[in-house]
Amino acid sequence: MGMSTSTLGRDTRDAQQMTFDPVQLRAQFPALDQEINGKPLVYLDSAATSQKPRSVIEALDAYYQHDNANVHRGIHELSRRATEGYEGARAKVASWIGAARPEEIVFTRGTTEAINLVANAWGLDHVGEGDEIVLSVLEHHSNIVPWQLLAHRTGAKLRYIELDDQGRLRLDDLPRLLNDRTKIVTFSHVSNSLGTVNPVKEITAAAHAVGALVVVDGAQGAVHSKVDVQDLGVDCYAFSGHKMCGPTGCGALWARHDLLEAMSPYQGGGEMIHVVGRDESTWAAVPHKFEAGTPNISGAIGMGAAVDFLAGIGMEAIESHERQVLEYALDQVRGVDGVTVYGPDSLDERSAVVSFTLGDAHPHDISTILDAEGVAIRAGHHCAQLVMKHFGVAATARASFYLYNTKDDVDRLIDGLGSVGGIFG
Ligand code: C6P
Repeated sequence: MGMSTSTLGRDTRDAQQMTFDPVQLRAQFPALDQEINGKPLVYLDSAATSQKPRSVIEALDAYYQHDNANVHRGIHELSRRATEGYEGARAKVASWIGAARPEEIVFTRGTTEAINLVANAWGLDHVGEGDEIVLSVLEHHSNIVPWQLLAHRTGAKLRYIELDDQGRLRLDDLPRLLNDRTKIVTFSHVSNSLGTVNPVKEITAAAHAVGALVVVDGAQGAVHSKVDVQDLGVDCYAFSGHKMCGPTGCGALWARHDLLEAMSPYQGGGEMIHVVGRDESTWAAVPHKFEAGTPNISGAIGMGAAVDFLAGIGMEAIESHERQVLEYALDQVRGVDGVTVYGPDSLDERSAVVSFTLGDAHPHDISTILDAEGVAIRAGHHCAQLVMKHFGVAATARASFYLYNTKDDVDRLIDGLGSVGGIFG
């Protein structure tokens, strides 16, 4: 019967035959093909979550239509297929970010959970009273609050790398911040609120020189450029599937195998144990030790399909396209009367985000007016309240770009900002 054939082997790499053509690419994203308020949708909120290509949607659909079962448990055919799909996705994600082996990928709900995992599983064992955790003012709340919780529990102290007036890390301050009490140095690869790209290798070298663990928030990094965690030399790299064309509710922590081996479990439950006794238990091998309970099987499979999709296009091609769109966007937005753009001046130091304010218009009003024109942006503090405070604003408007955006989208944004200017004078 037809149902005996697994769909997990189905090639999700439709994109492999494609040359980089944003218009053709856009056609792969069904949600982009709609009108909002009578105008064709322009989606400039990919830093919040990207749209999903058809191949990812089909991979999810195929899993539920044909292969749905729990993983690592059953001996039956469906469970075997589900396990194959889930572990196959782990291998894809691992090779995509240059992990030494698939076991170095722990599937999580996203970047937030991956960071919390390290803060708890490594932090509670290695950080004590008087120790120091170095982080930065540039961070998303997901890379601040877990460390605050750890500091409160252990008596450790948080020390912040400050920002300059372009929203870049003040690395000249690193020697003052780092010492033999520094146990963890953590920072984002790319800022979600400004688009600042941080020099990961340079910070990592300085942190390792004092023996600190380096934890990178890669939520906005692995999305836009080729990441090789071994080349970066970091210890942990956290990222989310939903920002890189994958489904929501699935992300990953990459960490070196020996580090994961040495770490205590994060949550307890099924899947993560080897033997359970009345008072004690032993743990399953890495990475299962960190994946308690039934995992997000379809999410992982969808994330694997997203990797196939992006790898099929090529991260270099994506990066170069996004750079052209960003350059144009910066130029155009800066040209609008009354606009202040935040973030680094140099294109080499920023990624596909334009964060701005426009005169006295509240960013929420900017976003509402743009929405009426069919243009979706994000307005608010972007879960980066320390960044807003640094620039003395409560909120910004943020346009963020991805592989499917074009210069025409930027033109629509600029037209919309014209309407904002018309209303607010
Ligand atoms: N930023 C944004 O609109 P999760 O929610 O766990 O997938 O990712 C959290 C996160 C962590 N770090 C950075 C740098 C991020 O950008 C995000 C998510 C979204 O900017 C939603 S707030």
